[in-house]
Amino acid sequence: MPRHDRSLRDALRVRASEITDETVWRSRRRLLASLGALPALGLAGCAAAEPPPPPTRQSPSREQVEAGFSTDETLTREADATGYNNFYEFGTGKADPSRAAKTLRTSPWEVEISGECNKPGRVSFDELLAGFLPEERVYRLRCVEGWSMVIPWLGVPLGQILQRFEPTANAKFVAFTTLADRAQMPGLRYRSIDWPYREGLRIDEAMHPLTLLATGLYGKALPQQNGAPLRLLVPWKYGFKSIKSIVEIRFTERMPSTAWNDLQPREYGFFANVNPAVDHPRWSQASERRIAGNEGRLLANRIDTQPFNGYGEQVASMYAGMDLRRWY
Ligand SMILES: Nc1nc2c(c(=O)[nH]1)N[C@H]1C(S)=C(S)[C@@H](COP(=O)(O)O)O[C@H]1N2
Ligand SMILES: [Mo]
Repeated sequence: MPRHDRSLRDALRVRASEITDETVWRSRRRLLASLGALPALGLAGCAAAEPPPPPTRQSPSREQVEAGFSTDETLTREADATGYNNFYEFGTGKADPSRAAKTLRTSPWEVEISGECNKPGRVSFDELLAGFLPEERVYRLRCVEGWSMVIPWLGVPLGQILQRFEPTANAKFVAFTTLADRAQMPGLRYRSIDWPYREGLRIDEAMHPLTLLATGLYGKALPQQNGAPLRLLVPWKYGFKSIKSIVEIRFTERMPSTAWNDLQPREYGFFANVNPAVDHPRWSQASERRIAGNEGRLLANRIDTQPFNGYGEQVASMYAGMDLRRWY
């Protein structure tokens, strides 16, 4: 990146570190949008740009993939996994979801599948999962805020479910939306993000065998605070990509907008692959606090963060040739 661009980026980072209130975020978004309209600047990750298409890649072997399905690292205690959560629809505090999400009605539950596919439709939770037996996957979950957990999830590979709707050749991305119901979700009163919570994946990421549509944890159905009845788990990406309580899945040709990227595009990119070499503009991502075992939250160990959250062997080939500083 040319030097003048770097100083521009640094200037924007300083701004970001000073910004707390929403009106300033919004004016900053306009500033960034105007910068994005000048392609000659080559500003990293500007909101208007589409990422390069995925490379034609050598798929990892079955053994390589399966090595990602479990880990012998110490598990997070169930009480921490279900009591220290991010689910802004129920408030921004870590204890808010476990207290407030009891009002989320998870049955009946329907999911609308639409967009670039031959068999769109509105299906119930049972229809969506018919014929699948949830499998257990012990995944690391690394929050962009700098903490991580190791949790035994139950779920079905998302790709197998998506195939049933027959995505067309135009389906380059998949967009996901969380329920947004003010009657059930007290956090929607606050404009902390632009509701509904939205996330997205490139189609190859959505189809990757590690990407899980989770229905449970610790051998039980998902508690509301963890995203019942259905949430995504994309273990090589920062936790915010793992969208909870999904009501819509849409196949798209263009990169979909996502809630965190809309709010602060400099801080939360579309890809959000865990990367210790690319810091968040306001803090380092080189290490993380591992909330696990008897240490719990207070004495959590600080450990080094791994590229792709330790799943590089399984997923790095999807990003071959891509500048991971630009496409953060
Ligand atoms: N709908 C929705 N999904 C969400 C969030 C949220 O606020 N709303 N938070 C995300 C973030 S930042 C993280 S780290 C994970 C946390 O998942 P957990 O609470 O099950 O550990 O959920 C993600 N999914
Ligand atoms: Mo997070």
